[in-house]
Amino acid sequence: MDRRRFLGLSGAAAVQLAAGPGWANAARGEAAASLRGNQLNLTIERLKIELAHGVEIPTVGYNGMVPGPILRLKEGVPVMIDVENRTGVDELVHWHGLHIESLQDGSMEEGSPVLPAGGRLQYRFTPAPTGTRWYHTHAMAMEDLQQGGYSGQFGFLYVEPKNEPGRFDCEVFMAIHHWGPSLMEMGNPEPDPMVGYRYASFNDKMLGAGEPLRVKRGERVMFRFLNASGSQNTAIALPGHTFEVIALDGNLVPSPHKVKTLQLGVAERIDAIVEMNAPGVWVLGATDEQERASGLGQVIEYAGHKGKARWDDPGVSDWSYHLFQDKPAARLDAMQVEEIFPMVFKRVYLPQKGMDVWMINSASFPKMDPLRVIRGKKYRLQFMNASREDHPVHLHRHSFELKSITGVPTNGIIKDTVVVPKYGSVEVDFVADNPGRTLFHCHQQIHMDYGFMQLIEYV
Ligand SMILES: [Cu+2]
Repeated sequence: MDRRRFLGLSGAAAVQLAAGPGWANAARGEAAASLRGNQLNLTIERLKIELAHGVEIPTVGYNGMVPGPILRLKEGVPVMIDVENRTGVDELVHWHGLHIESLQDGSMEEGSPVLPAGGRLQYRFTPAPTGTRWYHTHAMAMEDLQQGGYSGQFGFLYVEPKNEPGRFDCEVFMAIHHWGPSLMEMGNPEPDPMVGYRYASFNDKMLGAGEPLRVKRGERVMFRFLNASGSQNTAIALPGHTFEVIALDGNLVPSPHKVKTLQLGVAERIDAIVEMNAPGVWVLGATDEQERASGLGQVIEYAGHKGKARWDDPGVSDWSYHLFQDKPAARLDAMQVEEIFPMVFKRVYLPQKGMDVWMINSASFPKMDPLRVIRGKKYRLQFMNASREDHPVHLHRHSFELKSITGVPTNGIIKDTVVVPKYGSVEVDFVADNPGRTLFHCHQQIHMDYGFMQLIEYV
């Protein structure tokens, strides 16, 4: 009865056709494109990907593909993941959005062991919560735009719920990434993430380079999007269609809502269903023209239609977290907030070093005290962005509830990453229910590498 299937897409990890208990795969790397079971193997290795004809990118990825294989895990069923590091650089694998132990979380700052160059390490954890999570390197990159979040070390981790929410016919995993050049190539000593990229892709293909996504009229396609960029927030649209957003960061939203534009800060995920009811050939792509021209797009082709893919400007973005909140918004919370932690984000130029660093309340990681929490209590983080950039900030090992966005209250939206707009504020509440060191940081690689992090410790 379940006629869900994966649609063929350019990225090796996403190219899976036809459902059923044994997934029949349809492209290279297919055998490993999706991993299931309670013992899985990952290999970190150097590889080259072809983003488009003549555009080869040397990078580092998992199991010879970018994105890495989709890890399909079951909620509450323990898993062992053996990782071999075949590169010459120490690595860490972080399981983003999972509520697991500090030592398994893949963050040096939390005390997780490093996966040494040429070595092996086994991660063990019990996956939760359900939904669209992901895994990626947590190594620093500093000035090397081939390393860390700039590399191809990212993949989906989907924690299967007992009952799949949402009615859909097929499922597509699409990870956004931006690529090169290196800082040396740029000849620019001061890295600016907005100008540093030459190419952009969904999975491992630039717009027009891979196979179109073939759909039929009337089909409901579940898109699972991830912004796996090293540092660039983005917005995407599919002209002629709307996205019905059902989950943010893998968590079902209280009020699913249809929008024309999806905005994804670095590390954010959006699960959205598109009803295919506008036959033709379309570009699903970045709303920013330059970003689309650099490759961030995917052709959607209806059965029986051929020709040039069409793009229409969607106009002003209709995206807002508020759209998906609980209604009415003034819901009473059962649990009192124990303490509010104000956190002011600021960029500071250090003349003696000739560079910028990032500060939270006038301190830069690691030269700062951790926030201290008590198990079982609820805390509010009050983010105030005193800089002219949007910051996608992420809390490890816990989820939080959005409580206000730039002064406007909200309820019921659960996330692990949130974009704090420039000169704006966001408040989130989390329950300290997972003892152990916990990292909070901006997910823009260049910001976290230069001080935009803080630890939370249980007393
Ligand atoms: Cu930032």
